[in-house]
Amino acid sequence: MSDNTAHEEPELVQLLTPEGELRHHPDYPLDLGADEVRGLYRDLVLVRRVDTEAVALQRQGELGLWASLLGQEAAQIGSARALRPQDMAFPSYREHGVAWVRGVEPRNLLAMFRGVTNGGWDPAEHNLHLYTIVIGSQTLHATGYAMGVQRDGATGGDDGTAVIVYFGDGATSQGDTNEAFNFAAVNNAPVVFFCQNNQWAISEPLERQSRVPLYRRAAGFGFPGVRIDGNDVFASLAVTRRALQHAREGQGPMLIEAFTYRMGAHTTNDDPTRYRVAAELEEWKRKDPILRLRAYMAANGVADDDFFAAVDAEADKLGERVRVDCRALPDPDPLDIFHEVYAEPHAQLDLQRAEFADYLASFEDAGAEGGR
Ligand SMILES: Cc1ncc(C[n+]2csc(CCOP(=O)(O)OP(=O)(O)O)c2C)c(N)n1
Repeated sequence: MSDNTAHEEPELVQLLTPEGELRHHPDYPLDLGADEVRGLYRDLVLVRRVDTEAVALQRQGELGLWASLLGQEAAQIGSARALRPQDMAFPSYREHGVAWVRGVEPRNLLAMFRGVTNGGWDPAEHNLHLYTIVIGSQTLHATGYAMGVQRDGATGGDDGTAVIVYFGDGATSQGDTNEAFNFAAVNNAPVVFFCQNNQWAISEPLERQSRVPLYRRAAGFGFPGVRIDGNDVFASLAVTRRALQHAREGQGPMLIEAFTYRMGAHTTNDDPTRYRVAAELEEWKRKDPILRLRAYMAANGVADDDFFAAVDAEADKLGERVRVDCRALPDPDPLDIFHEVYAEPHAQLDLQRAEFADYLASFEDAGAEGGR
């Protein structure tokens, strides 16, 4: 059998090595102040804590499911910090870091995984679309939205709007994603495709998704693609900033492949020990996004022990808040399902709501009779 797999190792944009050393890249300059670096570190630590608590809450039966972001914090925080308020982001279902940056309260994420809401937040309030479980479909939503932005005349200048969409390596095998690439390319849509290549689509490894490195797919559709070290928050920030700028100035889409690793299970329903070897995880632990930023900060006097202790204390407080908030989440009113279906009143839906309300009331009557 012929093997036409591309064997050469693709170039990886990396600004911060796993040892915490800064590297300059001519195409992606990044000039951050100490406050900004400390802010990125704080984001990484706090969002990891939200994630750890959520996994524990699922184990305690408080959540139906949780999709952990462990290991993917830098890809998410860096790219989301590159967004401007007017930009619109479309997540899949483990973009808790992006949600954090867009100001979505952790309890609103937990509510979805607890099954007490059909959404969790108002997308217009945060410029963050709702989580999407159907693999890859959000790439089309984002492309359509970006084409709308374009038609509204909101691109073309420095203050223009750009769109970003997050998806996984597995999603690149979906028709939707390939259709989105093509639509975005031929329409020059202002959308950044941000693929978190975490190596696994549940139990399917990357080599079952693609014969070529994922970032090279973009060239086939006619737009630029770049691979970054997804565990490097600086690379994620610098490259996403550039791609968003490219989009907002009307130069069309870009694909960023953030080469990272899903350190946890696919979701709390999954057992990765059944399909992947322990050594792989050990190798990626050495590339941990938080440890490398901390090493850089400590070695360059960007932060001292007091700062790191204060962030840890803040994470402890946040963890407690997440636990308390989760247990306090109210059950929804069963009739909530009828909200947010149509923008305007709809007679047929009103009828259905009334029938369902009667049906629910019949249980109360039965309960009252049973009690006699
Ligand atoms: C259209 C569709 N097919 C199958 C599934 C079941 N499914 C859920 S997650 C997943 C793997 C996705 O992998 P990837 O895109 O790499 O994202 P990751 O979960 O690794 O972030 C699959 C196949 C689904 N949700 N939607």
